[in-house]
Amino acid sequence: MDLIEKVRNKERLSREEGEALYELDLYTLGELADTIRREKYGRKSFFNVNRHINPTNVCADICKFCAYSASRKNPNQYTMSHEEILAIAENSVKNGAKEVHIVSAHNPNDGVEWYMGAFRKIRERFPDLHIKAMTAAEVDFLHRQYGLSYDEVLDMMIENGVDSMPGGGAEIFDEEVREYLCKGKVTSDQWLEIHRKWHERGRESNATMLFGHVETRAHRIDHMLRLRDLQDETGGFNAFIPLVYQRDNNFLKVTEFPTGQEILKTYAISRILLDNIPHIKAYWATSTINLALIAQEFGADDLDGTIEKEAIQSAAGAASAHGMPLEDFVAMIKNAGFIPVERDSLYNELKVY
Ligand code: V47
Repeated sequence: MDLIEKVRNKERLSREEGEALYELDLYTLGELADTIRREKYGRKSFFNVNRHINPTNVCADICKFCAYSASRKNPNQYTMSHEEILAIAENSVKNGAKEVHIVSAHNPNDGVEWYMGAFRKIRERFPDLHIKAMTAAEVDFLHRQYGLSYDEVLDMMIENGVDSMPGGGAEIFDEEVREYLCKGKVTSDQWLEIHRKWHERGRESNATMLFGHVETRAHRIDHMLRLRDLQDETGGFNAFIPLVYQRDNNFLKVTEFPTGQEILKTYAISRILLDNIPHIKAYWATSTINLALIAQEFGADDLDGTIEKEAIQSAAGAASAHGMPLEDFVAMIKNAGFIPVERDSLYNELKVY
């Protein structure tokens, strides 16, 4: 059967068909992805009022794409105290944040309690604030550094108040590319195993894909299909987030960067291929806000949030160092012809603007 017809009939696509989607022209892909998106959400565009907190940049691992961790290119080490982290959370709650998204580097100096104590103290002080924290890469780091099993780390996260897991650390699952990008960090199978275990605890998470560096289109399709397989088993992923690679201040030598067309195709293909993951997030910090708004026509239905501050991707050139005021965010979504819907971290609707 013709590939386009198969997509229209909502039939599941194979690896070869996924790869063939990239050969379709942008308008056809956009129309196919937008049809799926409209059937699910109409013109609604989801976002949340959130705050990203990155409590330390001291890292035991080396990822070539990372400009955030302290290194010879970025000699300014920092590690926040629990009081500093709490003060940030407090200020964000005052500003209306419903979620703190906490991602750290892999700091070997301060122990498990430095990680867990921060969550516990936030939970005690702000019982209603959603704590999205600990990428699978951090879970794996605590396992390697302190001899804890994945089960033990995940149970500790729950005991200390973590609600959901972010999708970071997935990068690209292809083993050869991964070895080149971030040898020694959580492997692809381990990343998936950690999320499986988290989902088995009745918890939800997201999944990212870092693209636009040295990977091929086939690697992206492979990445999406590994996520689709796990989602068939657990159903625990809320959102898929294609992160556009940012090139500044890191150790990865890339000469060809993806065009806006290639980025939009990737959003559209993820919407088509990931028939079992509810939300496709155009994370505006790495795509730029204007492309994220256009991505709403290409299958994406979520823009992450107001962010307030962010250190990982902004270190590499993303526009997320200072977040985005809520009024601007809402106005831009409206002006783009969509209905801004503030959601909580698990996609319950809080306010339609
Ligand atoms: O895992 C690091 C990425 C991620 C670069 O779950 C880079 O809702 C681009 O995962 N260029 C952390 N990306 C951020 C993340 C995330 C962001 C927004 C929402 C969610 C969610 C998760 O940042 C890392 C890594 O893949 N990253 N360096 C770079 N140069």
